Amino acid sequence: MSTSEKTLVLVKPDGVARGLVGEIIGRIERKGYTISQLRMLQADRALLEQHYAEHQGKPFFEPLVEFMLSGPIVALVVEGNRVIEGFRNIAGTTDPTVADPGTIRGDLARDAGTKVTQNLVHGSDSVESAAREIAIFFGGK
Ligand code: IDP
Ligand code: MG
Repeated sequence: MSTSEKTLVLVKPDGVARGLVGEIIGRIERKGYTISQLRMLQADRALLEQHYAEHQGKPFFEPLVEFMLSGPIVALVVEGNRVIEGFRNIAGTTDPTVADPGTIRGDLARDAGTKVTQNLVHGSDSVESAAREIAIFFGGK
């Protein structure tokens, strides 16, 4: 039985601004996953409100949208067996202060003292989220 999956990864504006796109993509490639689609874009509010719909109404929602609008991002479709879980493991937990060393967030991010946690990357959290998010960023292809 194949467990090959696709996940949506975003390098957030802090990752692009800090010149960490190559480092982050390198970690995904060295882990052995396949990058099947990639684009750099400036997101707009409508796209972000769709992408982060589950967080509407939370106190960090507006700061999150503003942060994600603050500069270009890189969107990738990454493929491999159990890649959804695997990428979230190499990304590390949401709060970079406590993310494990060896993870993207644990090694490369820290508390920036902002209303929204700046943590370099997004990764889909389920098969359903991945399909929904890939459709938002890549038109369902
Ligand atoms: P995830 O990115 O680790 O899946 P989510 O809970 O889906 O985390 O939250 C989306 C993003 O919103 C996080 O990556 C982070 O940037 C921000 N965020 C989440 N929870 C908080 C919070 O409690 N305070 C501030 N920002 C948060
Ligand atoms: Mg999430």
